Amino acid sequence: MSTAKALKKVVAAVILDLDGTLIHTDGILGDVLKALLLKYGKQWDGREAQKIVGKTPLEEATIVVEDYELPCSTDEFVTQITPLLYDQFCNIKALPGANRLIKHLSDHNVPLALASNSPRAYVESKISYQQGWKESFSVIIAGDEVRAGKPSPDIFLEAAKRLGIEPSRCLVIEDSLPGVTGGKAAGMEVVAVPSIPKQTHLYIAADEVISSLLDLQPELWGIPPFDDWIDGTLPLETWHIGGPVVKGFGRGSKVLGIPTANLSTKGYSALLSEHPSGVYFGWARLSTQGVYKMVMSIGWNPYFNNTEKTIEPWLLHEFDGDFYGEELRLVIVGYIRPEANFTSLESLIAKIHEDRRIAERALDIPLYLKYKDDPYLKGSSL
Ligand code: ADP
Ligand code: RBF
Ligand code: MG
Repeated sequence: MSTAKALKKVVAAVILDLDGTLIHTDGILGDVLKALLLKYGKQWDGREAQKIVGKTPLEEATIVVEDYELPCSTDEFVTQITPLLYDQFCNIKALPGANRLIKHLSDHNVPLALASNSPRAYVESKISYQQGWKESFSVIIAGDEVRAGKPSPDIFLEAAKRLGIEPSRCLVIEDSLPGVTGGKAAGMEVVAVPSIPKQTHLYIAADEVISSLLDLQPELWGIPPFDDWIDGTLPLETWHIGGPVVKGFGRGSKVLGIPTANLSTKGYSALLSEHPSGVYFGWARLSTQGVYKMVMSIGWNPYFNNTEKTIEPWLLHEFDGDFYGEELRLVIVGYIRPEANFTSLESLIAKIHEDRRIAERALDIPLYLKYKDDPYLKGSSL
């Protein structure tokens, strides 16, 4: 990113949280809870997500059993849910930026610990599906290996002890509030990466709040910077999304002079929840018209305070008219910046035009240009 920030503090080690920080556990947890609650004739509505993030499994079970007034004990609930969870651990995805961060820290020999509220056996199982992770952590410490889980500082203090590094020289990276609280109570520096939307204001205790691991600047903590940014863009493992163009608020062209061809959010809520808010770019194919450069935002558009996470692709081409109902396919190849709020419409518009220039230029680089031929954009049966 262009804005150079001042060094915050030099740290000697990094302690990472697992669920919600490195892996997208919420995806499977929601599915498992939904299936289990159905057996009790209850409907999981996702509202507990806020309450259970960062909690130990026993605490999670207590909350669910109470909230849904289940006719079973917390222990019985844990016994029932445990095998269902194990079955799904292989389906948990690494969050964007997690592999990149772990590789960067181990390449630079930064002592690295994993500190999770989850029990040891869960942690071992979960990370066994993530290639190269186990070997990268010199310390792994789980919730059942300390007296009290987060928000107690115990787990972080124990991690520092085993790393042989003073707590004050450790940097904790955490998505949850209990984790941030625990890290600060341990006297450590804490970067929060909230996994639950629109809650950043609750993270005042953190030393820095970022919107995803893609935005971490290790150099602020005396760690070598990432060197994979290219002309203001970060190459990503590509991903695809597509569907018919639907009507939105009509705000893009009317208010901003920037039309965005919205896709229906139905059917891709999982994809949206695993990709952080922010500005991305890539290639777009309109079934009848061709392939175009594209820059888009994913998120809640804080400037307009939307209640739904949407995907807003701006095709970098002048069209004669609307193309509602047409099939649109996107290949996302890179990342530009986190979603931001702006004090004026003019500054939002100026920023989006800057994003456009960055994307337009980058997409001519062979690294990104090659995806114009991605098979997903071909084929006639759109
Ligand atoms: P909505 O809120 O319905 O998405 P917008 O004002 O954002 O309305 O306009 C988006 C619509 O404009 C698209 O659905 C598409 O039909 C049309 N459109 C025309 N040119 C473009 C473009 N270059 N990129 C995206 N959409 C475009
Ligand atoms: N909205 C925001 O509130 N903050 C942003 O940082 C932001 N960045 C955007 C970047 C691009 C490339 C595009 C196309 C849109 C962006 N918008 C952002 C979303 C814009 O507010 C949205 O397209 C309108 O709300 C239209 O519905
Ligand atoms: Mg739009």
